[in-house]
Amino acid sequence: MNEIFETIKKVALEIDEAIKTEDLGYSDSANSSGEDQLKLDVQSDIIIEEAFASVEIVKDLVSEEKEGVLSLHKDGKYTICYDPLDGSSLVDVNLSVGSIFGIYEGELQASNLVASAYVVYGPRIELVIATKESKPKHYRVSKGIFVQVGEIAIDKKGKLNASGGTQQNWSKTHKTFIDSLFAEGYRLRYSGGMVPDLHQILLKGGGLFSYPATTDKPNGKLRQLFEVIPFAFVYEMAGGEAIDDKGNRLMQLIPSHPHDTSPCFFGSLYEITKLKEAYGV
Ligand code: AHM
Ligand code: MG
Repeated sequence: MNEIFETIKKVALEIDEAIKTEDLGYSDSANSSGEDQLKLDVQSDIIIEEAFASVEIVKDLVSEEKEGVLSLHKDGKYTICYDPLDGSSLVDVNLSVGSIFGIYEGELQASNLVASAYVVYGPRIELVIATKESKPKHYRVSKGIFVQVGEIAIDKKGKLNASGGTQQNWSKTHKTFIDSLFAEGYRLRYSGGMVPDLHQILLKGGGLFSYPATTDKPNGKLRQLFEVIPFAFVYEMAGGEAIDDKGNRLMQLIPSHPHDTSPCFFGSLYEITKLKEAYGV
């Protein structure tokens, strides 16, 4: 598995370089969710694919930017499901973006996730790696090398509140709940990039990130294999919780298609308990 983490470190530096130097325009194609692909999305995808092509323990790759499964090594053990450049449309306003990796062994379902990792490209490059052995490990690039700066543990109750989607399309239940957190003193923090938004909540002591079911996206927006499950694992390993709008753990999800989405909520114990009460689940 270490070879996979070392490859993630290598691609992170290359993607960061591409973000800083490349053309930001649109490519001529759309991804599997029908969204126009930015050249940077495509390029980040290629960087990752080329790097893992020589890592023999990787059987398959599943990318947010590709329709199907890409087979790499038939005797490989792991499938890596990844979002090469999440939040890429934020690059042209110079906000932070990220890459997300879920490492699965066997069928592509949450219970088979063995590790996950994400990279934040911001003023600094940071990496978080979660395995079953310890609290998630937090790294930062210093002089071109990833140096561990600590382990991540989320508090039982936080202060931040970040909810995605258009408010007009939220359910009454969700609107009332989000308002109730603000009435308790929670502060709004939402950039529109799930990687920096979830990273901020983890590092600033906790809170809640929601991407609910909305009238325009009844199954939410965020993809289970590349986005939801990898972060659910990080949050649980950090001592937090991650559930859907029925109160089920996201770590129980079984996608029926690689690009399936799910409503999702990540947070500290207190906020998730409040959410369950508000949603009646
Ligand atoms: P992307 O994978 O196309 O970049 O979209 C995912 C992003 C997440 O980073 C973020 O949480 C969400 O879309 C924001 O969506 P919204 O603007 O609807 O709140
Ligand atoms: Mg994404």
